[in-house]
Amino acid sequence: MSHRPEIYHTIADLIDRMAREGFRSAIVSVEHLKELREEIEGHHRAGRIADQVYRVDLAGLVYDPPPEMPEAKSVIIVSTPQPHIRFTFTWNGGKVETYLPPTYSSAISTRVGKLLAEILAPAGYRLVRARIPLKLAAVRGGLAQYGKNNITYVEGMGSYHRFTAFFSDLPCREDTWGEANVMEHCDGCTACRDKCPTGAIPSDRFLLRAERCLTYVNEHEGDFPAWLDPAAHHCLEGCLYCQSYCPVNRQIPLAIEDGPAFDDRETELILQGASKDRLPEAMIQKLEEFGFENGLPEIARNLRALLDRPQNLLTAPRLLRQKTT
Ligand code: B12
Ligand code: SF4
Ligand code: SF4
Repeated sequence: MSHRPEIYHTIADLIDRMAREGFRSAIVSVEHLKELREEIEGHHRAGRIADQVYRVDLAGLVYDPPPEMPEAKSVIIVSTPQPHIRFTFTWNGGKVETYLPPTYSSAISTRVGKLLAEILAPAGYRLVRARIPLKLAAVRGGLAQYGKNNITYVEGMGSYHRFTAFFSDLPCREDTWGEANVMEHCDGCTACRDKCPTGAIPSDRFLLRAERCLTYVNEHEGDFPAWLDPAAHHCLEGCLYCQSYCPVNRQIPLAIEDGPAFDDRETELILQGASKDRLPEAMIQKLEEFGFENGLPEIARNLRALLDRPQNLLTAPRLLRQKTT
């Protein structure tokens, strides 16, 4: 009991320090994680989550405190604004620019971890990265709301933000846990569903048909499936349609950051599907921030599809017609 004021102070300090960085955070009790497990497993049992998505993409999610911190009491979830990243490839004597949607860069998560440790370590609390279902936890924790596109929105950031979460032994004093909710803006709006190039946002239910999502297809290895129109592919990885056409995001100034540039030799190495051990160190470093050094076959296939496109690469999303910061 004598620790209560210190705990409140630490929590207030954490929320405030994150806010000063332009980040939003929520602290929820670890006790709630079992509800997330029940919900997601329930969708799978009912056949709403395709087997391959459940077994591969959701397999890494955790719902229990980690072995390094069995005494974890809370989960701290932080949302950080994220820019679109411009990649430049030299190809056939010219420069080709393409984009990576927000959230692929993991650098900010490392920074969030360091900041949280600076706040919590002096108060005697620890942190361990938490690979939980971030959207559902953030929405139920009151930090975000779902859009009909199944992506989450945070005030002032739209959906262009990345979540990072940590288990902590910091007790959770004020529980903000509630029901999942959807933005009021979605009432009567179908822009994301109408623009989705693969029909992944259904009209007969809320849950995404993840196995139909272009991101699912272009993040995984192998040939593009026959049902996919190759012209739908418009980013180095991922997809921007349901976010770019969303009226909520159109209120947010568009942030585009210059990312890596690859000269003609480097572009050729990517297109050849060269393995990591054949790449120069400088090139590996350019790919590492995005985890691409371990997904070179996918990047090679995706880049090839972009270069094969007859029309300008950037005509698809309304990305460039928005006001940029
Ligand atoms: C697996 C995964 C994928 C898979 C499967 C996606 C999926 N929907 O499951 C694929 C590869 C397709 C994918 C794609 C993308 N992803 Co992804 N992905 C994940 C991952 C690892 C897990 C997501 C998950 O929990 N899925 C399980 C499903 C069941 O949960 P859910 O999507 O929240 O679904 C809930 C709702 O449908 C809700 N619901 C159902 N019915 C109803 C009814 C009502 C009324 C309401 C309110 C809610 C509701 O209940 C479900 C949960 O039970 C997370 C990282 C993480 N650790 O969480 C990133 C993550 C979700 N991805 C992210 C991003 C950015 C994307 C892409 C936008 C990438 C891109 N730009 O190209 C696309 C978006 C696709 C889309 N429209 O949703 C971000 C989202 C950030 C944000 N702003 O919300 C995350 C959180 C990564 C991060 N670190 O920030 N992704
Ligand atoms: S496009 Fe419309 S329906 Fe889709 S998430 Fe945005 S506001 Fe909601
Ligand atoms: S990310 Fe692209 S393919 Fe996936 S739901 Fe959104 S618009 Fe559809």
